[in-house]
Amino acid sequence: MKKAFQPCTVRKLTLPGHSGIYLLLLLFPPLLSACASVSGGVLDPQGPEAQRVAYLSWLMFGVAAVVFTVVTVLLLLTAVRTRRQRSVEYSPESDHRALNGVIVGGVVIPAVVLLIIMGLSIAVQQISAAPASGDLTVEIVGHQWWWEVNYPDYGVTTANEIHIPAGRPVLIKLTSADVIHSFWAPQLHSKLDLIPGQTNSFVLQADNAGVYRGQCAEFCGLQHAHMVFLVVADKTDDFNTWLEQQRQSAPEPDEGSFEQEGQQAFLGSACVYCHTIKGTNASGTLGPDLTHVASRQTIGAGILPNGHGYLAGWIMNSQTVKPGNEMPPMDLDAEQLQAILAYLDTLK
Ligand code: HEC
Ligand SMILES: [Cu+2]
Repeated sequence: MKKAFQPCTVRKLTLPGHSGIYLLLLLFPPLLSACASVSGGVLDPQGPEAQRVAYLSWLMFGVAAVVFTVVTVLLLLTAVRTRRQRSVEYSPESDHRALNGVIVGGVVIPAVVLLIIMGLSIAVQQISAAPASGDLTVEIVGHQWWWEVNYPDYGVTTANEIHIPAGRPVLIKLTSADVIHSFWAPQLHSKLDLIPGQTNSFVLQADNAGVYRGQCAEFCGLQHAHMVFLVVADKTDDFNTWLEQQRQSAPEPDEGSFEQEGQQAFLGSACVYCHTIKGTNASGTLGPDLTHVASRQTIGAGILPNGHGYLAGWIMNSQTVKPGNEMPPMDLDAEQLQAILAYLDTLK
């Protein structure tokens, strides 16, 4: 008599110690990330839109977990049953049942589940929603590889740091100066592309005051990974103070001061072709507006903290920190560099 099929490999698989737990974790990657207690991610929403995205993520996780469990149980049942039966008998009826099983379990149920999830995704991302409005409008232009930030109603332009009032809806308009970028602060909202020649808009709201990190989410060239921005949600008073300060032109340095020497060095070199400092002749737009550069937390779109040493390194040769970026190495002597640094310090 022929011996029945023995599923030996599965039965002999033994795992040392607590490895069962690791195996379980492998089956549920989200649990792994929970171990690392990553903060600032999609699962830690801080605004209404991000909240909807988080609900959707958990719902999809739940549906996937149910499907996984049902399929696993069916698989185990089949394995046990076929092991008990010495031989399997085929008949037209069993064939028919198997075919029905495949159609219902493999086509109808997945189609229904996927359609429901697709419908919810469209609803959550408001793909077809009409352009909304907010208490404030912020226009953001993507550049390789930094973010231009404009407050058109107030004549304010800054870079890489977007201040908004906490708890209030802000209309964000996105476009690009070169290639396609994507705007994404995971704790606040879902991704939206910045497309040359087109304006995409959405409403951004941060429920609580705080600093939320964002990142370009569409590969846009060499320094795509270093295209970071911060959304700084301020209490209303702090926001108004910030906005008022940003509206000012740069202060004029004292006659004969080192800072004035720095201003002259700045205005007398190539900086002016690429950078604007309101209140001076510098009106270039290839690089970030520097009128209030000293008030920002980072330079180079999040690549370095904003401080004297970092600024010096950046200005002399930013290519060593952010290779390929659009600012060339500058040919300055030590005195000019120190003077420019002193001048930039006054641009609060
Ligand atoms: C050819 C154009 C160009 C010239 C000339 C130039 N820059 Fe820049 N600069 C840029 C660009 C583009 C960036 C943004 C780079 C990035 O983050 O990818 C930048 C960034 C900076 C930043 C950081 C700003 C921020 O908010 O991140 C500072 C500070 C700066 N430049 C100062 C200077 C000074 C001072 C000079 C003159 C000595 C100068 N730049 C000359 C194009 C230029
Ligand atoms: Cu980008």
